[in-house]
Amino acid sequence: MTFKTTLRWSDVTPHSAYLNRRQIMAAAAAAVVARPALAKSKYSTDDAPNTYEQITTYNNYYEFGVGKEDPSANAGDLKTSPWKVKVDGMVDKPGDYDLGDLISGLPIEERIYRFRCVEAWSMIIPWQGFQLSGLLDKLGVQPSAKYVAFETLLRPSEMPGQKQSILEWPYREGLRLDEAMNPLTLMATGLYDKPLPNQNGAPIRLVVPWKYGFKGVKAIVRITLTDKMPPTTWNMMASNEYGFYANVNPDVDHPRWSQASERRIGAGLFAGRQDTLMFNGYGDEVASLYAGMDLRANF
Ligand SMILES: Nc1nc2c(c(=O)[nH]1)N[C@H]1C(S)=C(S)[C@@H](COP(=O)(O)O)O[C@H]1N2
Ligand SMILES: [Mo]
Repeated sequence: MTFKTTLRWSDVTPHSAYLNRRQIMAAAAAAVVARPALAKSKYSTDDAPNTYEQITTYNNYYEFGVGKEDPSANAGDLKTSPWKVKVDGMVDKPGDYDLGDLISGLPIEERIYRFRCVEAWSMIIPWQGFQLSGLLDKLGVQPSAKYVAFETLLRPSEMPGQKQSILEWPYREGLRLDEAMNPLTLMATGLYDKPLPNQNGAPIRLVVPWKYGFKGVKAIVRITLTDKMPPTTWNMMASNEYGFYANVNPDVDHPRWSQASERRIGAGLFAGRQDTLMFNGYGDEVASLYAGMDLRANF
């Protein structure tokens, strides 16, 4: 398939061309005052991050095509402002929220996370975002709720992949409530100190670092609190290959390939594969969530 490629204004016009020197100095000073450096999170990995270029040009986002470079080429036209998020189900404060209202007051942190795709490649990504737990506390989760479900925007006019039945649209994902409340679970709004690029899920996407990347649903427009395990896109597509839990697990292979090792994007031709870690290396924080569960049956 071929999609239209459109340059964005920011691609063709250096911002500085529109500002005189005094404005630049004032803007720089304001930026310093308005945004103190984000503290290094105790949840961040020490691994060296992938480059911005790598993170923004090697993507999975089937709404914009199935090739790794399709999202960076085709997502530029997606309009992410204004952005509404519907909150419904077993929650005290349901509603149709403007994104800014929904997330106001929630502390944004930088988190450098390992990221492992189910296709057995990985990256290190410096996200900015807030803990999903903070948002859920603000919304008031009712005692009957056991899961959180998420939906991506459905807008075929700006998401050309949705004109084809590659997947069942809109893209859906979900977490058990205790997974959603875990401090590692992030709602990302930025990347490398910049607003989230469209191809990475602007304006808001989920990041769950101990799970395969497909759990990280992009361009979220709906959050539902429910007492039933929600249907999820890849599980609906092929339930024998993609489970609801999708925990990174080197001992449970995908039916068509091994999950024991991974290829680090950008590591170079001769770097070799590296061992995949249980829960992607986040076992200390999350293994207790699955105590007593058979992770072969619940993959
Ligand atoms: N809406 C939507 N979200 C999605 C996908 C998608 O196709 N559509 N792909 C998933 C998969 S398989 C991965 S690996 C990650 C990729 O995130 P990244 O492009 O920011 O690395 O997004 C996930 N979220
Ligand atoms: Mo993925």
